[in-house]
Amino acid sequence: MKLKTISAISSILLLTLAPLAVSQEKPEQVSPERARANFARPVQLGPDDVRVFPDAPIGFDKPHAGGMSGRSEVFEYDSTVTNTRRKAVVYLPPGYSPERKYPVLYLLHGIAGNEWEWNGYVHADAIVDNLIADGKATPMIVVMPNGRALADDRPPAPDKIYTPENAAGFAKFERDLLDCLIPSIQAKYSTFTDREHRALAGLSMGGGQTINFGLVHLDTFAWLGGFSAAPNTKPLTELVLDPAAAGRSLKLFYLSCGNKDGLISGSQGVHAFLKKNGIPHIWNVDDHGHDRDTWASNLYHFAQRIFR
Ligand code: FER
Repeated sequence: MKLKTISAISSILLLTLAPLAVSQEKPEQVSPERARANFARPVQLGPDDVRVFPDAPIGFDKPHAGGMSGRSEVFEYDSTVTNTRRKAVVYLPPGYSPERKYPVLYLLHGIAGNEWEWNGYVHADAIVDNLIADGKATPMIVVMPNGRALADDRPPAPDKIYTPENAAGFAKFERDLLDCLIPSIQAKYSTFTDREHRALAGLSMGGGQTINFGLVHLDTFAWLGGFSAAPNTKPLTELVLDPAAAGRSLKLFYLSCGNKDGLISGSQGVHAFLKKNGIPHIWNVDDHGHDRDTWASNLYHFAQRIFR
């Protein structure tokens, strides 16, 4: 076959394959048009894109009458990234006592959310309360920060959500988390401080942050959970330079997405990389879209599997 013909065939192949995958949206490229196009991508499911876990049982995310509940409080810390005083919501398990030490889950919100999204919208506090009450999860502290590391970190107006400025705040959060938030949390609360007692998870932009930050800071986090990760997720070839070492060091890499979510191809790509490189992980594809039901249900499954 002539070279020209081969290259024509390969460009046709590339053209047909290209729309299947969400490629990384660098913060400076984010726009409402691109986001709309990403959400509208057709979902193409492969043989691995199946459920590993059933949906969480009815009532798993509702406070149980007479059940012991933890309490959530607002925590403030100084950030050298934003040069402001920042807020995080901190969930303390029932019976929290400074006489004991607790593992810590850092739980990150999506592009339009803030530090209240996990409790207010997904009911993370009730989910973790119920798991602890049923003996299914280790008593843990859950830190829900504001992952938009900007001096003005309020959720933007609806027409300003998919902007380079907003997306850049999520990338800047890496140093805020590592240099400012974690040390401040450990100074105030009674926590273990080794990697095996620290988990990082998040939904959508927070899922992308988890993958981006977690894989390059495996000395800090042993447990990772990326739920419906957004196109802020960096290529895995950039994040994992030594797949064998990453596989040995991760206690859990939990990846999930709904099969009605136009962003799924990003997570399918992450799963494909992990599988090809022999990095153990969970890939749970449920029947939801880009919505709270998948985030609640996957938090339910993830929280049972960490710190064990
Ligand atoms: C995008 C589509 C969705 C994107 C981010 C999102 C960075 C985030 C969604 C969410 O957090 O819910 O193209 O680009």
